Amino acid sequence: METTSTPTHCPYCALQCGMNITPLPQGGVEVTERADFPVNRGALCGKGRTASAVLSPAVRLTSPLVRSGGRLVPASWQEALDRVAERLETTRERYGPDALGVFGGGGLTNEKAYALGKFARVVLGTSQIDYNGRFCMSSAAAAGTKAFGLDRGLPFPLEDIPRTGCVILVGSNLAETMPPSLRFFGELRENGGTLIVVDPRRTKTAEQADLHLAPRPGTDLALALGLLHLVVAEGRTDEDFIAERTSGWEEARAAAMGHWPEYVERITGVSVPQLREAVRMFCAPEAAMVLTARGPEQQSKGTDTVGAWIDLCLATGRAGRPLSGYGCLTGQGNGQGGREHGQKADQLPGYRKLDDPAARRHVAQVWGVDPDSLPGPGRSAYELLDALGTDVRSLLLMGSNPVVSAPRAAHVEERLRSLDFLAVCDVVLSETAELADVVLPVTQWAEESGTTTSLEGRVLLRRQAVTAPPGVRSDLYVLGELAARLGVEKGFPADPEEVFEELRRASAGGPADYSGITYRRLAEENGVFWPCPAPPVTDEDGEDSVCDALPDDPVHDAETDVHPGTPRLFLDRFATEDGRARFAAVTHRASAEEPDAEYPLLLTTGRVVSQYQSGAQTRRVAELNAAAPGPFVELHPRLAARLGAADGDPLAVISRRGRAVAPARVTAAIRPDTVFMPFHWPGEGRVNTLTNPALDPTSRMPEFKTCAVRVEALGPQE
Ligand SMILES: Nc1nc2c(c(=O)[nH]1)N[C@H]1C(S)=C(S)[C@@H](COP(=O)(O)OP(=O)(O)OC[C@H]3O[C@@H](n4cnc5c(=O)[nH]c(N)nc54)[C@H](O)[C@@H]3O)O[C@H]1N2
Ligand SMILES: Nc1nc2c(c(=O)[nH]1)N[C@H]1C(S)=C(S)[C@@H](COP(=O)(O)OP(=O)(O)OC[C@H]3O[C@@H](n4cnc5c(=O)[nH]c(N)nc54)[C@H](O)[C@@H]3O)O[C@H]1N2
Ligand code: SF4
Ligand SMILES: [Mo]
Repeated sequence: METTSTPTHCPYCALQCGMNITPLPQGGVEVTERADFPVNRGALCGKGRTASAVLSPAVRLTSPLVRSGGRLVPASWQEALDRVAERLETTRERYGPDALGVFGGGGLTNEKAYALGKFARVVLGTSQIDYNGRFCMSSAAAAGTKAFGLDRGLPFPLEDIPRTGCVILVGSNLAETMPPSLRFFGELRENGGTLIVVDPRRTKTAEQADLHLAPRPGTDLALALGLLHLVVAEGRTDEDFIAERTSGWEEARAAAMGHWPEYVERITGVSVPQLREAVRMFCAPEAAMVLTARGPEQQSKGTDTVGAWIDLCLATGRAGRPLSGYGCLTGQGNGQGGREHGQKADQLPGYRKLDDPAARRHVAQVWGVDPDSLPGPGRSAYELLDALGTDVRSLLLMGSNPVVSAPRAAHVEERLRSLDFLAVCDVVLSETAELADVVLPVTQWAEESGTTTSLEGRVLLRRQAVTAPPGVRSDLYVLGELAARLGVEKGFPADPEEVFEELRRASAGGPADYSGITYRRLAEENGVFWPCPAPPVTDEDGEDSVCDALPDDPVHDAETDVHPGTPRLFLDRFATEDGRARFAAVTHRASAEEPDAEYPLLLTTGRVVSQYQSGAQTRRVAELNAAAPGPFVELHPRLAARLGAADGDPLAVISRRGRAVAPARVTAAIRPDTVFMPFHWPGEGRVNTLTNPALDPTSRMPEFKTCAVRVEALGPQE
């Protein structure tokens, strides 16, 4: 038996930890340590360690399923694909192309995300495509683009963290959501740097901090502006940096000056001395960073909130300089690459804009279509889900489980049920796949090759390590077969490297330029940071043409791939037209839903270490279920006493959208005015039954992190 191991990367979060896959003599595979990848140096969390369990035919889909007589029954690939193509065609004939919806995921590889976006625009001709990344980091992406002219989650590698002076970590519980990354923050403190954590809960991450600020959920905007106010009041601005590298300071300064410390204390619950201490810690060292995650971003004012934290960096000269800057900790396995290559409603590959005529021309040329045939921007993820069964009649869904993960999930579930036709590609029979008319079982991480782009902007190669069970096909195969059935014979290869070669050309010259990256390079190096352009050549007309430098031949000769990649961005200039970063100039506003007499408490939501997202994969792993068996409601002892509830008692949590039931977890680590629930489970403990789909006006991010609820104790468990 062959026992060589294959180096690859974890299927789950954006850290994309390196791991080896080793086949076992008795069958199955083992995940073993891989020390050469600098992000995790061999360390893995429990999810990564047990990821091979989901490869087992015992828990995953092994045959296409087709609905017949109300039930999903096994069918041949031919039958299932014919059914999908036929039904999509019928919908299109009856209602037009925009009645076809496509929903993707940030866990899909770059190749899949690229092919899915192309499939929607070229084969279906629909504008109605978006993906779950809209629910993830879209507010940070919008704010980063506004401020810096470019959105790459982290503009520097994680290995810079130990060498800066202070990090403010806003709404990230990375001790649970990216455990191996905690090491960088430990080293920061060993080196004399300081860590400030902003979280309404005293999380495992907050426990590591030198200073923990626990604001009321939904008030990070006021908090950031309060800190900016103090920076100005205490004369801690960096006037040279502001003059040389930014624009819009006067407006931002004026906006911040309304946010007096005492006013901010009233809104956030963070005391004035704590605000002053935070400013002192942030401004004392030469270099400092602000990192945000879902806490401040998943709000109906997430874009402005991140903008205010960026303003704090700019006013103090803590951006675009070594070991300083703002970064967003992206979440999903391909959360970065998944937002760059065209599965987003307003986007073309290479992080190009769908409404930019030059971008349309470039990509249309690569795709061999008329630029005018490309549809315009479509709806955002929640708006698309909300339109199912009315404007959008048939949906192809790949890589998401919105029945569990979408806001106002009972409504979304009802919309999915009202569709004329639903096709789902998945690895397992997720709660959303259970509602489908056709389920297509696909290969996963270790069974196929593909690239992902980690939270650092590092493009990585996941290598195939094992053979998929018979009966399973890849997402790329599915798209190719459907395209052919819908009359597009060429342009949808099943080979990921071939897709990547086309992606390189499509991304060439765009903000996220991958044209200098090849599979061969990725196999030899520990990833390549974008932008990584191919060397430009001069074409016959004497014009620089990056695109033409790349051969159509799928196997590209790597001889000319000389660009080293770009680990650190913005050191000389920002990516805006004039090279200056732009201040946001924003002011505090309330959340979409504030507590009142009927719903007096705030609900916030998030994650636990042993479950991943909607739980579709991790709820199928025994070891993880033993560690995190089900949902719970975290609440403060004072609130528990007022409700007459003891630890473990069932609680009903009720919002304007619905009711969820889960056992109490009583802890002094949370604010007394707030309850917390993780979102990994379906059924009566599904927290998204309660959440508010109020959207950020710019990013269209739903307000997962705050809504008003009332809590009732249901009496001790029988
Ligand atoms: N174990 C595990 N790891 C994961 C995932 C998973 O599902 N499970 N998912 C991956 C993905 S896709 C993502 S996006 C990342 C998410 O990673 P994180 O952003 O770290 O995860 P969350 O738990 O959603 O939110 C972080 C913290 O925000 C706090 N918070 C809540 N409301 C507010 C608020 O109003 N302001 C502030 N400042 N903080 C608030 C919560 O208390 C929570 O501790 O994790 C990735 N890693
Ligand atoms: N209340 C609340 N809700 C939230 C959040 C929150 O903090 N609070 N966070 C939001 C965030 S940040 C995110 S990212 C979303 C995530 O929520 P979802 O979009 O539901 O993400 P997953 O559970 O990862 O779903 C991925 C699905 O794709 C399948 N899959 C995995 N790999 C592949 C593949 O290669 N191909 C195909 N076809 N399928 C595959 C998995 O089995 C799974 O069914 O949830 C959001 N929802
Ligand atoms: S931290 Fe993320 S990438 Fe690393 S092993 Fe855990 S889930 Fe996988
Ligand atoms: Mo996410």
